[in-house]
Amino acid sequence: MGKNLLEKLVEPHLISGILIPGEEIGIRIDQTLTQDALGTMAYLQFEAMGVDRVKTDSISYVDHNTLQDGFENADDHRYLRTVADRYGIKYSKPGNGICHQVHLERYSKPGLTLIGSDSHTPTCGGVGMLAMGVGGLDVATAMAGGPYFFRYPKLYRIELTGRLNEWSSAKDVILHLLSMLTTKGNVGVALEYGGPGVATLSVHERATIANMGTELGVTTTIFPSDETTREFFSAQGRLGDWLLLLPDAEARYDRVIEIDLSSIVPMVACPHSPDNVKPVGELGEIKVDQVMIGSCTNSSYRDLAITAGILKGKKIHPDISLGIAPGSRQVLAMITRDGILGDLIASGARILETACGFCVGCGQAPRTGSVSVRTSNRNFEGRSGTKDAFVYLASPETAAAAALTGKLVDPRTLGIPFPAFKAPGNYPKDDAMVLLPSRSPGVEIFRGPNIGPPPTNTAMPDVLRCKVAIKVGDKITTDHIMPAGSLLKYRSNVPKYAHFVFRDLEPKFAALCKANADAGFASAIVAGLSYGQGSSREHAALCPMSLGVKLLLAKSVERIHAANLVNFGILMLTFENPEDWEGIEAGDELRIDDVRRAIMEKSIIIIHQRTGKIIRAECNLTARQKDIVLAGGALNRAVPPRTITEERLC
Ligand code: MIC
Ligand code: SF4
Repeated sequence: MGKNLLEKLVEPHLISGILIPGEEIGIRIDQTLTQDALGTMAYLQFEAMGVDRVKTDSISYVDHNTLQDGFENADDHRYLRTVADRYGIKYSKPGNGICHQVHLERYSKPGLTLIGSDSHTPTCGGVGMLAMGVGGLDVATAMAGGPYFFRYPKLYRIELTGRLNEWSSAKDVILHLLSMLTTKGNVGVALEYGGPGVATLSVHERATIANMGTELGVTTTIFPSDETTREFFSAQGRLGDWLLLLPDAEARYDRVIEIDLSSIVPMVACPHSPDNVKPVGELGEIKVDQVMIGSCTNSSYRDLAITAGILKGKKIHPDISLGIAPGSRQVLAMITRDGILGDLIASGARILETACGFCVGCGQAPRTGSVSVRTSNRNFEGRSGTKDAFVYLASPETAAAAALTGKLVDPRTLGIPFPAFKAPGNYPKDDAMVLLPSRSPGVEIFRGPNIGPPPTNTAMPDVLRCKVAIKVGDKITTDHIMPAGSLLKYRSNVPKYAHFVFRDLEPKFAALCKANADAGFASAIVAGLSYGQGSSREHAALCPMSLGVKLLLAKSVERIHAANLVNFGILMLTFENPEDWEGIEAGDELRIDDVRRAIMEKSIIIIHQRTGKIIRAECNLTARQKDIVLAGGALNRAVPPRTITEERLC
């Protein structure tokens, strides 16, 4: 039997386990990436491990929060710079671009493994890497030389045939797939793209598709590394990094989904979920106020060149605010060189910094009750920074059409020729904004007053007594649990950030947890399906843990968040009978007797309600994860004496 791409990538890196879907495996990690919003915590955890130098090829990007509205961001950047210098990590300065775009351009390598403390790390799957988004503690462990553990996924082959029509693009392909598979129910699945249609897609288009595999909730997305990939590496001056990587004939897949590219029409994801997808032409008249083009999904040279081709020689609609954030300094240099920037400015666009910015609610919040069309990947309620805004996700083509007409329209109705575009044969190569580390042990690590060590948990007691601090429904995202935007600057200050857990769903959450702790109870969260969708932000586990949460009881939990809960010692159980969710309310008491033994020995754990009712819950942890949960988190288990001064933070 031939091998699929997943097997070809995993086998040479396998350290433990067997390649059977659902089984936990450990793999060797070649590269790690972090971004500023999660990087500080990852490096604080790495420091706490007492290792002298990173064991992986590692890079620290500063791209998420570059607003610097106060000292906190700038202090974080300085910490990241000095810790990178000290431990042997490359440092990509603010302004160099969004981690996934820069990594694809300058550091990706087919055949290698990459984990990143950002959920869109699979973007580099567009060139045949095994790239996965994980929590910061998992990145820290890999940097310290440890394996990365995950459950070997089922593999779906997405068989692409045909060719995209003009005005339809990669974003429409992944929105189409989201409409089929939705954002829930894909935990434990990976996607491999193949078929004759792959050759018709450029590397940047493949990266757009791989990027938004994250919204499906899959473990990773992999494209083959072929002749198109070779041309991309050659144009980047990195032919030596290229490797041919194709699946064997007769390779095995758990499911095959066929997509005829020629049948794809321009799509949008309507508020407030990336899977609420409709063909844009079927929406009826929707007036648009703001258009934002950029983010790690759609900010490549190709995307901005097509946008400029549509806007060239015209003015945007007077009621529209159009913001454009190029994905990297390389993209910015190219659009400047080729006159594209001039065309965008002349049309009335506002040129934004090469950073995540608007995508994560850092600036460009739309006005009250308005409609914003964005080329980014998430449109969760409130993520834009405006709670009652309506965000539609679209391709650059559809976004440009909205900017011109002031409405959500099918770009084919513009009645203009589709802009000519040819993939560049030569990209400018200037890596001056990536600073190489000195690796000197003498480097002094800068820690501003907002930066403090990650809190640790206590070991699991023998009897777990909890009070339910919140009960939530289905599809609760990490943006609901731990909002970002203007709060990003508190990512390095867990005691402060923890005040905002569930800010918009239960503003009293932190106070309730404290009251529970004062009364001798741990706190519990009760949730519906697909809890923890979205970001890899470990703060969505770390901050609740710091408030005394010890139990999550849900109908189902998403992959990265589940791993983060384990890493911070929160017991994660799922209802055996999902209807039992109905019978629990906020404030209820839950008790698990002899919980340590139950975790180790039982797959069904009995939870006693105060009313005398019993709930049966599944404990689907691996032996390694059970050890971690009993210890109260991974840092308690494997860490030598702490090297960071414990300080009281405000
Ligand atoms: C996001 O898109 O939500 C983020 C911000 O990039 C997150 C990371 C974070 O919360 O810092 C992600 O996707 O992992
Ligand atoms: Fe940045 Fe947005 Fe991409 Fe997250 S999704 S990495 S915030 S651009």
